Amino acid sequence: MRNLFVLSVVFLFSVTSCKDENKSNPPNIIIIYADDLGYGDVSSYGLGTLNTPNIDKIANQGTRFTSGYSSSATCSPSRYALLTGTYPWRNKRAKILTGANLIIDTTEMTLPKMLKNSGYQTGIVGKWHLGLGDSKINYNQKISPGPNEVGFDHSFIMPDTQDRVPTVYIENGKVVNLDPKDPIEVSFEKNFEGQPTGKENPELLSMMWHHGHNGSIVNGVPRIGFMKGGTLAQWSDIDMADEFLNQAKKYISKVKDNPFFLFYTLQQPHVPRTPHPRFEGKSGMGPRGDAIIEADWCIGELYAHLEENKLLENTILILSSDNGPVLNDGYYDDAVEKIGDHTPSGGLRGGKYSLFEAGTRVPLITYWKGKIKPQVADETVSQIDFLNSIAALIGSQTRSKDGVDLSEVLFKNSGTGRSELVIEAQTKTAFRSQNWVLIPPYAGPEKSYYTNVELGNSENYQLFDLDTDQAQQNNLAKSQPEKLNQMIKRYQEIIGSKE
Ligand code: NG6
Ligand code: CA
Repeated sequence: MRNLFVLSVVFLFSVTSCKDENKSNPPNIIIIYADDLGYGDVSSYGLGTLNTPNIDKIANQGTRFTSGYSSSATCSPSRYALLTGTYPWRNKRAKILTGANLIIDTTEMTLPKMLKNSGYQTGIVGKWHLGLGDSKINYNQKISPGPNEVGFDHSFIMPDTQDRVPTVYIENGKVVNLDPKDPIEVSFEKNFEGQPTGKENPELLSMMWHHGHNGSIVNGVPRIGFMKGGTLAQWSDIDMADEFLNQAKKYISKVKDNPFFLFYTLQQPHVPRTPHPRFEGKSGMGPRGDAIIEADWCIGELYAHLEENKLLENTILILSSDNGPVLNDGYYDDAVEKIGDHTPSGGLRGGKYSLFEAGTRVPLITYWKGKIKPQVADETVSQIDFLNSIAALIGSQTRSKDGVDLSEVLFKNSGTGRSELVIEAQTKTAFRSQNWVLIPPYAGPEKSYYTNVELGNSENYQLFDLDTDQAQQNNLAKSQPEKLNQMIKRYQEIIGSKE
């Protein structure tokens, strides 16, 4: 009995001191977030044929999750959920954005706000895609609200996507290199007189559009939407990866003496895929593969920067992707033709835009030198839990609406994952509970005509057992009526709590 008492005291003491250590000496947090990187695109997952040695190095020294999820099969909703810990289907505006206003309420709790309240400096470098401003955006003035109004002290962003105008960087609310004599005008309705477009001037293109993407031409690449002016401010597509990397390194060097959070949001391998020429041909799979090799190189450089600055011991790296992979997402860029034996979805069904697994099951890796032991974990974890888990780790009481505290499994090689998770794809939802996945009936094509991705739409309920059927080939809805009803009931209980 006495021994038990002593043991309990020792245990309590060690738990408390561990918590206190993270509170008194909080680790830096860096989330590296790729755009459209698939479950099979990272070589340490052992599923495809691409080589990503720098990501593998991190994965092999940290926890590599085999059931890590983004909250949505598209970008903006996933980013919304990651930053707010709230399911995107609760927010009607959390869908793919094009020139939209900010979809995070400035009074809402966010991951960077929570960290700021806990004494962190907070920065974002890379793709934003959560909207800007609260009325028609004027790019020639300070643009607000944006990242700086929802918790980031510093922001250097691409506003939406690389395929959308305006094709300029915005730093802390101001367009970088803007010449006031050459103001920027943007429209998603009609072209500005005299401006060439992808539709009317194919002779000016260095990359041909396949579907959509036939608006203004910038650097030979046709975009979504129309833009005029801002010539000096236009980004160089092939230098974007270097620009974001340098900005990320600069930010780290600036804030490194105090705890910091960096959201490093890569543009690769989203379209248009424009790797720097030094990566051209490196994958043998055309620009999509080369862009992933480029992203992998950037991650290696960032890691080296942390090492040089002796920051690795006290920095948690989290690496993931906002949604699953797609090959043809609107340009002729050889992604389909040169894919060879590579499987971006790693054998999962579907891809970007899909309710099937490949839409939201993505690479997810956590690394913390000397703290997280190398491990492959099969627990279900989701990006929606980052806010709560990081808060719990550093001793903050803040909790989000839909996240759970997975700090043990994400950062301590222990504990269990989520038992339930709702995933989203283009405003439709599906439900995972343990090894079971329920996809309710939805109208719409089974396959997207343009992207050739299986979307998960069906007249009937679909029920899959991932323990025996990772590829979701056997619909058990008819043969397992009890399980089906149990899943429907629970799914409706959760979805019914929509506000
Ligand atoms: C779609 C675009 C696609 C991509 C996507 C957003 C067309 C035809 N398709 O509307 O190319 O930009 O939006 O991708 O325009 S995401 O990863 O940011 O969600
Ligand atoms: Ca994306």
